Amino acid sequence: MPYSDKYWCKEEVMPKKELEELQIKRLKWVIRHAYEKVPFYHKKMKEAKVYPDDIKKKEDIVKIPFTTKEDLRDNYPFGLFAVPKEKLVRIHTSSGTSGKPKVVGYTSKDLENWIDMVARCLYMVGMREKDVFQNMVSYTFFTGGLGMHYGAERIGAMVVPSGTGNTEKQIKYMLDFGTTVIHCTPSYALYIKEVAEKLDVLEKLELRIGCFGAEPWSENTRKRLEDAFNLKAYDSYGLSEMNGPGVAFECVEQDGLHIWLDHYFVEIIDPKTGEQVGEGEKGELVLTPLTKEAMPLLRYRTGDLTVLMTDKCACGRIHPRIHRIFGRTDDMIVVRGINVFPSQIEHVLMQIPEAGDHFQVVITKNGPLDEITVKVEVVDEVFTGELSDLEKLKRKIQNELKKELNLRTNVELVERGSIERFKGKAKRVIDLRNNL
Ligand code: DLL
Repeated sequence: MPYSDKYWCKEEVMPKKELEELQIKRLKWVIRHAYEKVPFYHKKMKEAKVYPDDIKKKEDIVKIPFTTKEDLRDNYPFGLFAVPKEKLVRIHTSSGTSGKPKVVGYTSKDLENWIDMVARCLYMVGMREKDVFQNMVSYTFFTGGLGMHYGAERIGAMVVPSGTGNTEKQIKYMLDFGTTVIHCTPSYALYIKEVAEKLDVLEKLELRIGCFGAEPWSENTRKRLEDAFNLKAYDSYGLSEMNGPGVAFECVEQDGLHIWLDHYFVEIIDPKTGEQVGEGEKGELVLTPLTKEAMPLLRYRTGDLTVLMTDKCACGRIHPRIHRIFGRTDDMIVVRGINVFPSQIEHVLMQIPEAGDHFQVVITKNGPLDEITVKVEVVDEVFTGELSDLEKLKRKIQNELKKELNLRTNVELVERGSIERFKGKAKRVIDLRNNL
């Protein structure tokens, strides 16, 4: 039940000292829980000669070894669980890019906590009982479907569980049911926008709030979505290993995502050295969930790159924010020795009015040299000659990319509809270097 008109629960605004005490109490609990109940952690901590009693203050956490995605895969399916199988009430999986999926599990208390966290996020951006929430992500193993569904129900909103696919129908549901809040990946939102434009119904939609997440997106994409749908677009971050969505979410200030310290212990490390970085420095997000019974991961390396923002937020919440994710350590493409994130390319393209909403990056080899080609869909007027000539536009995009990436790219302009659309997470990079 909402704590006040503005906040879902008292933990959002509790005194800082109280929150810190709660955090350390929970941190001690989760470390002991993992040590006592998960043989993997028992062994790992013994090897590192660190025991639950050694963790007295939050700085002591660095004594605990990291947990990696490989640890999850090596212990597939249930090796990292701290409770017997009969205590689990649900599992989800996250397939990632390679090999075995990561399996995550929940006790009924874990689900309760998760649902409350998602409700907290949705309430924070202004969703209320009167809203109609259309959930356009997969409802199967992906945590985005059921995770957001139950959170929205907890607020009392009416949920339209439309799942993925059939974009024209999705738009029809929005019109017929009076949808006011949508949830999907930002790349799918761009596709919906395109179809709605074609059907000429954008004006008829009653959307107020868009919750977009599960993949990196840029400030310029936000602008496009907000302008087209006439809504406020919020970034939603989470990962299956930490429950799913609901870990961090933007508030109405749209300046960083609040990360919930009563449920997660947050560190930012240098991905190369594993050392914690200084305040305000960019690094890899490392999370320790503080309340998870079924799968208490300690110092989990998310692979996601961000910055922790500790300055006070105008919304009044005491929880710090993370900068929108720049990309994943394993998403980074190294081209001719230069690090490139697809989100940088998106950022550049989305501010060029002639560029459409979809692009693809193809990496090949030309002799010993890496070649990077950015295929850009352009708005129809470019090909009908009503806008600038093609060569000039190509050079303009190349120059803008060069400024951002410090790298020469080939740019190919293609017609609208030439690049594959995605209903979940977009796959924008095709790296053919090892296939050639
Ligand atoms: O994507 C959970 C989720 C569902 C989040 C719906 C938000 C909305 P996984 O499939 O396990 O879980 O993928 C987690 O996706 O480590 C990030 O690399 C990426 N990711 C998630 N949210 C964002 C975001 C869900 N807002 C992985 N910005 C994470 C950038 C994101 N990347």
